[in-house]
Amino acid sequence: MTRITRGVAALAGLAAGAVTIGLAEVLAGLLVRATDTLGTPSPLLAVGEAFVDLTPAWLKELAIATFGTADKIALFVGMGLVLVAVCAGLGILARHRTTAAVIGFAAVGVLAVIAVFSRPGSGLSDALPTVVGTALGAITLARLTRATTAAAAEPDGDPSRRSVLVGGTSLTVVGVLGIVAGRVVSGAGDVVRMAREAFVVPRVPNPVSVPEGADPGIAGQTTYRTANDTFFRIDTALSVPQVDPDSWRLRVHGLVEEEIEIDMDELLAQPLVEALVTLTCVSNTVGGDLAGNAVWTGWPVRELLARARPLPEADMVLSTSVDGWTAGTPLEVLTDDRNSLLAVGMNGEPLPEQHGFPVRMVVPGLYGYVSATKWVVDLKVTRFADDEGYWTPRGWAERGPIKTASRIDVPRGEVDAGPGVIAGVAWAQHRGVSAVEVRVDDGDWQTAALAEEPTVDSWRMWKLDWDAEPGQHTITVRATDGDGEVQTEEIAAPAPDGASGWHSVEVEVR
Ligand SMILES: Nc1nc2c(c(=O)[nH]1)N[C@H]1C(S)=C(S)[C@@H](COP(=O)(O)O)O[C@H]1N2
Ligand SMILES: [Mo]
Repeated sequence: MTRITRGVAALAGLAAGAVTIGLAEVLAGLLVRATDTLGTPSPLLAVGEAFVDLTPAWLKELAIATFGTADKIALFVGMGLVLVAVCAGLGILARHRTTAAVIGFAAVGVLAVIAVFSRPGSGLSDALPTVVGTALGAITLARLTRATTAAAAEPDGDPSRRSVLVGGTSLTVVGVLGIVAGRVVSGAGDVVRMAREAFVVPRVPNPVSVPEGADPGIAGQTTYRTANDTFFRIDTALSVPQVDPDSWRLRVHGLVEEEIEIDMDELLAQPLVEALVTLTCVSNTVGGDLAGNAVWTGWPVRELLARARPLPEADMVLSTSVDGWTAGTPLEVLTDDRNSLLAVGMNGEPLPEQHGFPVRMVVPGLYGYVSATKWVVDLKVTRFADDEGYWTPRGWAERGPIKTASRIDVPRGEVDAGPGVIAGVAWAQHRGVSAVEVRVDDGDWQTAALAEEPTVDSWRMWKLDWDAEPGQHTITVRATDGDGEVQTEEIAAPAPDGASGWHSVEVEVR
């Protein structure tokens, strides 16, 4: 096979793949728009989500360490590269073994169908787009291969080869456009976007007001409150779940004396409260930024649970999101006096869709993966012995109390010699931060000035004046929590229950 014919053969494979996916995505989009399927008929989303489901702890850790909150984009790019390689390979195979290639092509389609069926809420019709797309793609592969072979056999095969090239390229382009068209026709988000715009977060009798002294306002230092649009986002959802507040229900069941179901009107009619809570992701590395602090408006979960009356043997609440994700939270932290909330508001606005609109859980003191269920629809009162949250069988700890952490925000990199400041943030949610100490090189630990701490459920800002001397310096920080426990120096990776170790930065003083 010459290089040119191999290239044309690969193009045939690509065109077949693009036709399959393009058609399937358009059909999936129409299916979502026309029906109220709870499944994921889009093969791309279904395969991606199934892949996320299979992600073990080490791979999640690696993905977040490498790509951070761009992990979803990275996944799609990776999937795209694999698809291009597989399709091109099948195209080349088809030149001499057309039947084998078509069977291989169908096998990939079958895998995608399995992925579609693996999604919660899927029905038979959700497979239709993938099946139809794969059938048309297989025909495309066979036809284009035959045309390529015919062109190569002709003594002056150029004109017909050119027509194969043009045909293959056009089909590929049309297919790729289909992916975009599929998202558009699905109307992804229209209804919920409008519902969110109309959603009014109720006012509360005792709104949070953040004292000025909580935020030293040093350039480069984290702000005490995190704006909604810069708040970190971590979840397994490749397309943001769309939950219409009008049809939202929350069911409480399991080991309870009384099963309960509430809708949005009932939730909003409860006495809501506002609370400052800093969320932290268990995947955050030492010095990392997977933490954010907001004012949440919501109804204390304990009030809801009090109505359901958990049975004495219960010790866990398994919360489930509309897309089937789960978190296992100790019953105790949802029934004690802390502000564990069913939140509807974030910094005075309805929850952004990505952060769980219309309702999510917010629990002070626990990592998000065992507590902060977004798009929450179900609370099962149960026992750790009987149930487990999403990440536990994937290598993460059953329980996830937040470890004491501190971070240096400034300086980073290069600074000018002379008087300056070292500043950052420290957190030990629900225990509070009682001290922060800073060490420059091998010097003594110096006590940093702490900003006000409006609540022990949020992080605390700190700063230390520093007369920087020229040269290379290492600055290290450690915090002490409200129980007097000094942050451990022991280095641990995020898996299985959160990173630990002191944060240090290298700075160059000129
Ligand atoms: N439905 C759902 N809720 C979820 C998750 C998820 O994957 N699905 N991830 C959890 C994790 S691991 C974290 S750290 C927090 C992050 O919340 P945020 O994206 O609002 O910052 O959400 C939690 N809630
Ligand atoms: Mo997380």
